[in-house]
Amino acid sequence: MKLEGIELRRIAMPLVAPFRTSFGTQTTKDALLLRAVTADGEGWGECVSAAEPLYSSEYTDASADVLRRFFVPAVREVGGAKEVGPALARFHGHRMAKAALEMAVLDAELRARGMPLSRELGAVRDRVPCGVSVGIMDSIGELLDVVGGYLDAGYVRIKLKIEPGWDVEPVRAVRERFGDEVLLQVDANAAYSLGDARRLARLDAFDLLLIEQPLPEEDILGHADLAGLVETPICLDEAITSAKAAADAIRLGACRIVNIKAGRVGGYLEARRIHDVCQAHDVPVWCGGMVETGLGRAANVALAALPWFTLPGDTSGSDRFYSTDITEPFVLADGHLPVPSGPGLGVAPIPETLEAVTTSTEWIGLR
Ligand code: SMG
Ligand code: MG
Repeated sequence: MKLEGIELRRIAMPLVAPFRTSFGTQTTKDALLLRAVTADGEGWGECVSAAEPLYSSEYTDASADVLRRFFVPAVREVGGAKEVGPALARFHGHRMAKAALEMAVLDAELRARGMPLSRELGAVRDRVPCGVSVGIMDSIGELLDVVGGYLDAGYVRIKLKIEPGWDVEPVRAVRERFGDEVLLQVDANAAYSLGDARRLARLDAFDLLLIEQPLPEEDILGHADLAGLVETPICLDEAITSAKAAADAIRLGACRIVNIKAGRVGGYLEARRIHDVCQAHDVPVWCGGMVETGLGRAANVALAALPWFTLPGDTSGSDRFYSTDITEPFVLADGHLPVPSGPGLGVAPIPETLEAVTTSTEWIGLR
């Protein structure tokens, strides 16, 4: 495989409803897509960084900048996706940008080989059970309506975003309305401190699957301490930036469950290594989401089909966020999404739809 160049494409897509988390409210998706062009065809990557550095230190303008200045020139000679990570290893951070570049090269390579991403990664399922992430609402009544709608749509697991002041009461209300059978978990996006341990322990009464990332990204030992103060399993998201970080967090007792997001860890190949590390330690994993378009969603569904993804992921249908996706939409059937079976991602942007949401394009030639 020889890369001829990479196209960077910025798109803007309205969300069907504002998505509020402990760090902010998102109303549009400002995404960066990569198109890898090779002599044997092309491949697509999606960068999951957001417009502002609120979830993590990365943000879209910075991702585009580091790609054009450093990462794309550095992969000029790579012969395949496995070489992308090593070629970028000397550059610190910017894992979402690295992941997007690897994804584009991987898609191009697999399409040329006629190999589906799911099979390349080691998937064992042809459909995956789906959970949905529910934002912070203005009122409990509104939350119950939204959760009821998702349960009616077939979602098999509900994740509630929480923050101080929006935690015990919404969880209690959802349990009371929808019963103890609903698989339920919460995600704090680092909004708490260890001093909140007693408050978080009040969530133990509601039989949650997990509490996701209650403390700041760097606070591994804090999570280990917290694990001794609450009964609900701690799951890490932001803190798990690599397979090494996962192994360390597990050894330190900072988490009993891991959320795997390829963008956060530098790519789908590192994501698979985290899957393997967690399986070796008997730590369940599930696939996170970053409000992806159909491109990233396709890759996430392929990843979630690996054997050790034993908990439902944030792999919701396209209509959770978008009225019109840039690919054929992912549609929930009986609470599941089908794993694409075509070569590479198995999906590609619909040209007119993509054009309609594109705000800029830039070609970085390598020959
Ligand atoms: O794609 O379904 C999705 C979003 C899932 O809650 C979700 N993601 O911390 O897990 C998380 C958040 C990060 C993105 S919030 C804008
Ligand atoms: Mg999270």
